[in-house]
Amino acid sequence: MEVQTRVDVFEDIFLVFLGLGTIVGVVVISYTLYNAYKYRDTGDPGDDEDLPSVGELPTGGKGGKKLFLSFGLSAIIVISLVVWTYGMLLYVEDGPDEPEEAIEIDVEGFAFGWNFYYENGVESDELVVPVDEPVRVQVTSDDVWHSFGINGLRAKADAIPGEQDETWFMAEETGEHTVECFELCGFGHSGMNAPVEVVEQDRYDEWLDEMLTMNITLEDENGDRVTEGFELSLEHQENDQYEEDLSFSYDEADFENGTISITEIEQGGDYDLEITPTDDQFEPVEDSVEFVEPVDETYTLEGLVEETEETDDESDDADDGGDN
Ligand SMILES: [Cu+2]
Repeated sequence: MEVQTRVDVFEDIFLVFLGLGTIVGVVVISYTLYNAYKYRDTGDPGDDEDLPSVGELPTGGKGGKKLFLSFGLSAIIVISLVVWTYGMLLYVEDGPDEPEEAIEIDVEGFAFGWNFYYENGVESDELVVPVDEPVRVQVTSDDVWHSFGINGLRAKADAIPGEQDETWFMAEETGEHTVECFELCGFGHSGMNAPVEVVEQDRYDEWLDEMLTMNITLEDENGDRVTEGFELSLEHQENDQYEEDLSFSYDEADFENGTISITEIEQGGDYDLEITPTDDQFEPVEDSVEFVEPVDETYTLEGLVEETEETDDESDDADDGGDN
């Protein structure tokens, strides 16, 4: 993929300015030295017709041709530099017009740290991005003015409450960078950093999957694992806003020793969780789970254990109560 990164652009601009500046400097200084030598005081008033005398306006010889030439050249150089640099900076602002969608991450600064919100609902306090992919960030703040910046990737955007500032960046190599705050925002300003991890695309996908892993364990009131007689269902609280159906259900066969590790859900968000008994053995459980990072939850099912004695799961009904 031949996409120029911001780092490339700024390097180009720097090199062009350095190169042109050096050429112009060499020409000007050599010409000055040449004339200083040519018109040096030899102690001989001389007979050189070209020699200007005090008070006389220099004509530049040959009808101002030299003057015209130097003004013309300077104008061409300066104007083309301005136009070219402006074009490059527009590119830096807008990013490449990539046909495939760029990764979009919402960034929120707060006193004193950063939160990153991914498209699939994952929330993280470290910024993990794939290498060689343009990443667009929408930056805002939760409290006071901050400024989001990653030196190594030449990215910078204001973080202002109620406003969205957009920028983009692309990393050409895997590795680590740091998000820093560039707006003096309070006593914690200097420590307002977040790690940036640039990883291979595969590792990035894996990370997003790992972030959406939900481990659920079911126990009875004695702390023993519950292995049968239940169903578990999960439904995204805004299920109707997604194309795919974000409701999932599991039964005892999907569990192993009272635990299930759910990895198939690819959309983060708030989920309604329900654990229902298949035969009234315990009180149904309803919960709301904020599923934006790995969840590890243990639920205690009430009513499975008779009050005065311990019973095994497979013993007779727990809900007729009393001693037998
Ligand atoms: Cu700050």
